[in-house]
Amino acid sequence: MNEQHPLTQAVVDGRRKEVGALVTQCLEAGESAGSILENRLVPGMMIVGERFKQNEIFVPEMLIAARAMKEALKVLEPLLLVAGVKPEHTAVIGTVEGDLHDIGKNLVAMMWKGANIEVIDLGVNVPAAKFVESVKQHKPQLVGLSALLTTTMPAMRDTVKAIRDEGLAVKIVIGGAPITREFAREIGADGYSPDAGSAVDTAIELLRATA
Ligand code: B1M
Repeated sequence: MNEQHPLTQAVVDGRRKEVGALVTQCLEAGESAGSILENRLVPGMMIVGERFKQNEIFVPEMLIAARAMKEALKVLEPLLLVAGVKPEHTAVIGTVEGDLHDIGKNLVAMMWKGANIEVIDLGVNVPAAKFVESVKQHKPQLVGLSALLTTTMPAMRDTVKAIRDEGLAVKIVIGGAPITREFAREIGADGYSPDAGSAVDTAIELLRATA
């Protein structure tokens, strides 16, 4: 087995109490918040996913690793956010119905906030009707849908359709591990991003186009 960075290993092992201190150590050593996220934390979750796929670990271990990841993100969040002026745009974001994965969605929300977009986070397992209701209530310019399971991709399609059927003028961005640009086109989403960093570029591009 390859030797991992201590922070990556702590995420894999789900050592929640240690990750905060290890993140701080990396920051003190001069590593940027973005690099810690991309090069230390996300690889930990990739290892966890691979081990799960190989039946080396099971749901409880995945959950424990996810909790450790969230602990690390708590330390990084203020550093990933800029002290912005009053947001000019609003986004509603959520993980689609049937899907409980929220780490990627939370990262996108965090990055959008960092880009000075007000974010209304509906959480996980969000039915299409709730997205529609929230768009009507908050009148955002942007909706973000996340899905991590191939089995919840149809819920993403249903959500896009429900928003379109209501004639709501809002741009829809989708993402998540099984999602592709092709799928986004197929279901009529306006944008697709493979990761949280590029989700900011996609959002800005779409918001410019609506301005
Ligand atoms: Co789940 N799980 N899980 N899981 N889990 C995966 C997704 C899986 C790939 C693992 C595997 O088999 N290798 C697999 C899905 C297989 C498939 O569908 N093809 C899987 C499975 C099968 C399951 C269960 C069915 C297991 C079971 O019960 N038998 C179950 C389903 C529960 C449900 O949702 N109904 C389940 C449960 C769980 C936990 C609850 C234990 C836990 C989630 C905890 C949580 O999120 N709070 C969990 C975890 C942790 C994972 C893995 C290991 C890690 C996910 C993660 O957080 N990644 C995952 C394996 C993997 O991804 N390698 C796995 C890190 C995160 C930063 O990346 O979420 O991809 P990600 O987000 C990225 C991009 O995708 C993108 O940007 C993010 C950052 O760059 N992105 C967007 C995401 N959303 C976006 C939205 C955008 C734009 C970009 O615009 C709006």
